[in-house]
Order: sequence, then C-alpha cells, then structure tokens
Amino acid sequence: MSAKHNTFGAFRLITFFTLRATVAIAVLLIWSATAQAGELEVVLTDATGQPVPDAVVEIISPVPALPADWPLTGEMDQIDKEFVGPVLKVVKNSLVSFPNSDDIHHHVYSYSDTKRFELPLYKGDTAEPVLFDKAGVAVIGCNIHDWMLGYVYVGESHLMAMSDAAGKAVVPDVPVGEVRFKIWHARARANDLAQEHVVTMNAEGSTALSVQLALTPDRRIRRAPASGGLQY
Ligand SMILES: [Cu+2]
Repeated sequence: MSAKHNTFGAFRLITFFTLRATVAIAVLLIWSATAQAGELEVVLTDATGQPVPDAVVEIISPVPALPADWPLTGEMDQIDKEFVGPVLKVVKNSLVSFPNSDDIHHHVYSYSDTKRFELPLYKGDTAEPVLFDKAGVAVIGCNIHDWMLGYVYVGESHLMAMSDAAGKAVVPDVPVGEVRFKIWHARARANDLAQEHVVTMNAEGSTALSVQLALTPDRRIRRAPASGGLQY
C-alpha cells in the first residue's frame, strides 16, 4: 500500500470517529436537555380547602431563554358580554387581540400601570391588537358593561401555567434543582402575591406540591338584567 493510500485511510478513519463523536455529543445534549427539566405541579386551594382555578404559577428563577419559536400572541374573546377566560397569561412583549364575538358593541379598556389602553366601541375583530411590553397584571373592563372583568397576566418568563377547575397548574420544562416561583390570583391577598415559593425539582418526572391561598371575597359587579330594548 502506498503512502497516499495510508494517508487517505487515516483521514477516513478520523472522519468516521469525528462523525461518531458528533452524533454521540448530540444524543447526549438531547438526553440532558430532556433529563434536566421536569414538570412542576402546583395544587391550589383556598382557606376552606376548595380548589382555586384561574391562578397563574410563574417560575421566576432560574429562567431559561425564551425559545425562538415561542408565540408572542394572545387572544381574549368577548362572548355573551363576558371576557372569555377570564384570565389570559402571555409572556412579555406579546400582542393580544380582543375580538368581540357578540352582536353588540364593546368598549374595552385598561387603566392598569401594566398597560393603559382603550379600544373604542367596536364589533368583530376590527380592534388593533394591544402590545403588552411590561410584566404585571392588566385589569380589563368594558365601558358599556360594568360587570365585564378580565385579566391579562404578563409574565417575565414563559415558564408559567394557569390552574384548572381542580386548582391544578402544571408548568412544563422546569429546570432540575432549586426553583423559585410565585403565584397570582385576582383575589389573592398582598402577602400571598409577594411570597416567593422555593421547590427542589426532581431529576426524574414531575415535582408536586400544594399551596393554600387566603382569597378576598368575590366583589364583582352584578350583571344588569337582560333587556329587550336597544343594546350596545
Ligand atoms: Cu361590553
């Protein structure tokens, strides 16, 4: 065998091992990415033990970078003179649309510091989407129907989840190790809102815990009785 053949053979060998090493590293990276994150399951109850739906659990530390394909959009519909949700969670810098599925006009607004805006009387999906570029909560109302009440929760992090009817919020892709999170609910008291919860995420599967919230009484404005007259 000539020297030229030897060199070529060695080159092929190195290429083969480099390829194998690259594949092995890629597999390891994918494995570690899935192995080092888990689900955080938080079950929320009130002082009487009843489940608390519509609460948002947000991981505040550590927070991985926002995935490039994360949708920075949200939608809060209006059906039968109510905001659908009535809580919407979006990550900061999301564009939120407020379509009106009723056959009457709504006039949507928020006076909250998180986002002040007004969408004058409109029907359908003619209103411009609203950019929520500040983390926090915007309370949403309608100028025509005083009882309409919605909330846009704007997260600093995309690692968040909303509690369901059973009071359960499941946050996926939470990094393994010590994690801090906070809980928001429209009727939560200030000390519960300010509290940072600490949990150690397991290396395998999900990590679960329960949290009790002391909620303030529900003081929503009552709906006006249905009338057969002119409607806005
Ligand atoms: Cu309205």
